[in-house]
Amino acid sequence: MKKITKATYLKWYEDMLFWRKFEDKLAQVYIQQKVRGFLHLYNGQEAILAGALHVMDLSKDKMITAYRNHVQPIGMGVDPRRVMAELYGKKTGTSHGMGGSMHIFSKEHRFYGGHGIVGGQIPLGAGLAFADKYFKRDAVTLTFLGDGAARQGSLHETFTMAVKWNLPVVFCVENNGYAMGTSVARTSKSTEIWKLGLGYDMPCGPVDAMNPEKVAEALDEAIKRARKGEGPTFLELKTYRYRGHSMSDAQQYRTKEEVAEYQKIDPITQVKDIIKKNKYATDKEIKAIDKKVKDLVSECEKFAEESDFPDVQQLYDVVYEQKDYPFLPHKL
Ligand SMILES: Cc1ncc(C[n+]2csc(CCOP(=O)(O)OP(=O)(O)O)c2C)c(N)n1
Ligand SMILES: [Mg+2]
Repeated sequence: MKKITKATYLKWYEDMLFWRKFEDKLAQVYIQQKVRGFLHLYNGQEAILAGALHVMDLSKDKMITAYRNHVQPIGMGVDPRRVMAELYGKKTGTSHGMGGSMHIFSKEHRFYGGHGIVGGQIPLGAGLAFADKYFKRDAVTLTFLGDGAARQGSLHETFTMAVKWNLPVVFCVENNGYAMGTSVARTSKSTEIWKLGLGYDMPCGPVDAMNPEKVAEALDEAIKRARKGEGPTFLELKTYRYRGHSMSDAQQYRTKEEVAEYQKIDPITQVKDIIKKNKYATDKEIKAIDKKVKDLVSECEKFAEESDFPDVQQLYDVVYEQKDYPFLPHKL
């Protein structure tokens, strides 16, 4: 695995803090009704993305996830200003403002969404991996899904094919304890989701996903296996979300004490503590990172605020024209 160094820790701190603050800003502008529709935030789960990016080959590997999808494309290289503009519905957004919160997408950066149908991305992730295998391209697809999505039939259908065909894919359940307001324990007798892989003879296991090092180690092994042609892996990344399922969630299904317990092992705090303990940065240098992050969030907000809404004509440019359907691409 690529060595985890002082530079890695400083990058993790800056990246994770930026993702957290970027989404805190989204929560704020959502309340001001500048961002409409649903808004599902990733606060608390950042160590997963940080660990994954450390071991992916960003020049060729792919990622696909559900609707909690604002920061992953940023990690993959998408301009965060364009992500925020997309949430504002502006024409400078990643999908010209037509996708919104749940549908961030960038083919250029190999980020394949952004999917609102729970479990819908599981077969799609396997499909991306199938295409790479079929066309003999050296790439691995990371397919993320929630603990709720793990209960969808599509997982089983996909696993059957993925192991049979040795597809270069890693299935990562982000077990944040809840599917909307329903805890894992309420939906299944077995709460160790990773064990679903055993039934398919798929390498599988649990991961402490509040710690980016642990995520990186587990994913490195899984990605290497996929790259060597040895097929898929199924990991259960044990994490937690601090905010509600979406912005309209009264959170009556959990206690404030429970949230506080997880905040004690917050991934950003853990990384910051290691930076301090090892003297990777002085307090002054940490403050400089905090300021850089704050400034970049403000820049994203300003960009989104000042961008224009799409012209009405755009509505007609993003639909297929029936005549030559499905071969005629839309105009954007
Ligand atoms: C097929 C389908 N059924 C139901 C829903 C409504 N729904 C949206 S999110 C969600 C819970 C999913 O939870 P989980 O997979 O754990 O992901 P998390 O939100 O915790 O990241 C449900 C039931 C949906 N979007 N799609
Ligand atoms: Mg969940």
